[in-house]
Amino acid sequence: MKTVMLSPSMMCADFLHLENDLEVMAENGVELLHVDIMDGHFVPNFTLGPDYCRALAEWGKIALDIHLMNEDVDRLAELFLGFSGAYLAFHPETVYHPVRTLQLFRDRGVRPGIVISPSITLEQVVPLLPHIDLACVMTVSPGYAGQSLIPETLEKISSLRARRERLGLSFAIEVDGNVSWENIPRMIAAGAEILVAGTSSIFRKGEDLGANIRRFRRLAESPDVLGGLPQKTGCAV
Ligand code: S6P
Ligand code: MG
Repeated sequence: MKTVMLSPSMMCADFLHLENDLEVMAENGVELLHVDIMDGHFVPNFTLGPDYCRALAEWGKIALDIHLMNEDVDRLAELFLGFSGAYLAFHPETVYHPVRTLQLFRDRGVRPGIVISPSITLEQVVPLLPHIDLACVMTVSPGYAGQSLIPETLEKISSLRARRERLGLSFAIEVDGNVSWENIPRMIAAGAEILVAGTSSIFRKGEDLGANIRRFRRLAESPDVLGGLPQKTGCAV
């Protein structure tokens, strides 16, 4: 397995060249497609939806990584539970009983995940960790592309990584928000394994998508970056 995986943020893709860009991603070994779902309430924006996910799933060459940014998850998640094998992640503060929601996701064949907003502490989500396949640390507030990194969130990635080792768990650690060329090494050094890349790196206007994916791969796999990966330790968090 590769050390670091790329999950392009599809809300940042060029919608007029989608099919071509999807083929470029597949040819360049992109592992996941990050699909942001918004409801205009939990976040003041709208983006993609279940029909969009269905089109990607029918194309079928890259697995889905669905990020729910909506209230009423227990009702609306039904629209996404048919995407068998996809990561399906939600913000735990939006539901009363997140463990039950995670169990429902697993029972229905998706890979359950949580998304940790900058305002949510690690301590708040610790009870959920044994139930997840994915923890996505947001390094910006949810709702928009093109925002700047909130620096304190990097420490949350490293604390989560240490906590995961200490608990002997195996969920993947993802980072979402301002994954720029400058920030990628810092995020990987902190312990991120899946990077959600948007306008800050691979989807920069006027640039070649394939070349940017290859640039991502070279950077993520460079010895300098991998040398900074956290070692397994028994340290307390
Ligand atoms: C934001 C959303 C993200 C963005 C992504 C954009 O609410 O969850 O997935 O699409 O962060 O990337 P960038 O590089 O523009 O910050
Ligand atoms: Mg997202």
